[in-house]
Amino acid sequence: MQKVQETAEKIRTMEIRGAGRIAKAAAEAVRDYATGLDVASMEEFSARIREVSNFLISTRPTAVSLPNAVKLSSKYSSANVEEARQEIIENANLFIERADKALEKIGKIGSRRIQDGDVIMTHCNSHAALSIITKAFENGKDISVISTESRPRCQGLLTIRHLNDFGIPTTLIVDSAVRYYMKDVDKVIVGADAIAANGALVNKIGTSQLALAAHEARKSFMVAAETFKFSPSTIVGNPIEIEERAVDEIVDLAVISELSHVQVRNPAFDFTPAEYIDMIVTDIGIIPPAMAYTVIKEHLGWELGEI
Ligand code: RUB
Repeated sequence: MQKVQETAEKIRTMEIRGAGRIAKAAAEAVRDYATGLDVASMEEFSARIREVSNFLISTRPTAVSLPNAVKLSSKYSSANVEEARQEIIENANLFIERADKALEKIGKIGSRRIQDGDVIMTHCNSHAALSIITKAFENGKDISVISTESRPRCQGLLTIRHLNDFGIPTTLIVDSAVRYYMKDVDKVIVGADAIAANGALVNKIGTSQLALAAHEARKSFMVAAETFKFSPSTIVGNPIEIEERAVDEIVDLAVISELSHVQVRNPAFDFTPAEYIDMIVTDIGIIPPAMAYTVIKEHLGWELGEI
């Protein structure tokens, strides 16, 4: 349990962050917990696995990759402890292997849509979006990237550093400069924390302003998302919860503590409606947002949602 708690703490404090990384870390935690689980009965095994799964899922509420990963990894059908343990180990390993392959496939598929000379705008720090950008560069395309700062946690700096390591030229801008620079942009590429059955995207706060500005300027808006980022429970209309984080991420509390009429809000994600999204690059190909329902139904399975 100590390792599970450590992983949960790293996810909560964002030492492990980004929907894909969170999912892989959770799958590993479930696998390692099941491996070392010493129980007297199958009932106890089931109860402990359920407890750990729920605990991991509760660490961050928005990234649907987290419950999807935990549910896929902790699946077993045997009523025998040793066999059930083995099933969990295999399912978790399969999930981790597929997650790595999915990132590669997204890079390969999405990079074909990048033209030589493209200026790409991105937001936050998405490994899926970066996979497309770096693959295009490795394939010899002469590209450059405008990256937002992504306040308050400034994940844009991680993006800039990653692209710099590849030798890709970048420009760092504040989040509010997105519309000002959109005229210089050919494509916007962002990642996903969740994709709803209606094709709406949930991603880092501010993503919807990139989408609006791209729509206004008639620039292409591309989302990079593994199929495990699609949300099964949205099929029956369950909303995706937007995480609201501590306000001291935004402002020094001492600065506002003596003010009595001020409230500070810190939502970590926002919604981008499907009509502002041109395509979603997934590990099974490029789809229009209207196909999100099909991805959930045919590639994730209904049993993942609380349906
Ligand atoms: C990260 C974020 C990323 C998505 C996709 O938010 O919004 O765009 O998680 O990332 P946070 P990836 O920093 O709050 O976790 O493509 O790496 O899964």
